[in-house]
Amino acid sequence: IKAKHVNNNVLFSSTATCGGRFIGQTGLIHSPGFPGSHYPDSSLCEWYLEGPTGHYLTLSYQTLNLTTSSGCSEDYVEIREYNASGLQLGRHCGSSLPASMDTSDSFAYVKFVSDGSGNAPGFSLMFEASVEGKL
Ligand SMILES: [Ca+2]
Repeated sequence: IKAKHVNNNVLFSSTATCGGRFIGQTGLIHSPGFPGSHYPDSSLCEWYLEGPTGHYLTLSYQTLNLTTSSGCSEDYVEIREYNASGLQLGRHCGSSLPASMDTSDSFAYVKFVSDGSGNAPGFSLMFEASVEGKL
């Protein structure tokens, strides 16, 4: 999808694809349009990350540049273990880069939500599976 962001009034198709299932040793996910354009309004993306059995995942932001809101109630990235009802590891917005997070098992769930107005460049997040003992 090559939607070019022009201003906050642009309407994006609700069929725009984002999220998905990522299986592997390592991978990179990002908000829709990143890095060429700002993320669209009213996004809802869900990623399911899965490393090899017996591994844990380290999730680290390469870029975080969302609008800032109190309690990250407007545009945010939410990271959980396993799935949408797993333990929440973080909920992030704004542009200060959070520390990396480790999961306790080989699954993680990432959700990106943007509200109806005001947007920013977005985020990219790397995940990496490993079996080394946690330090
Ligand atoms: Ca917004």
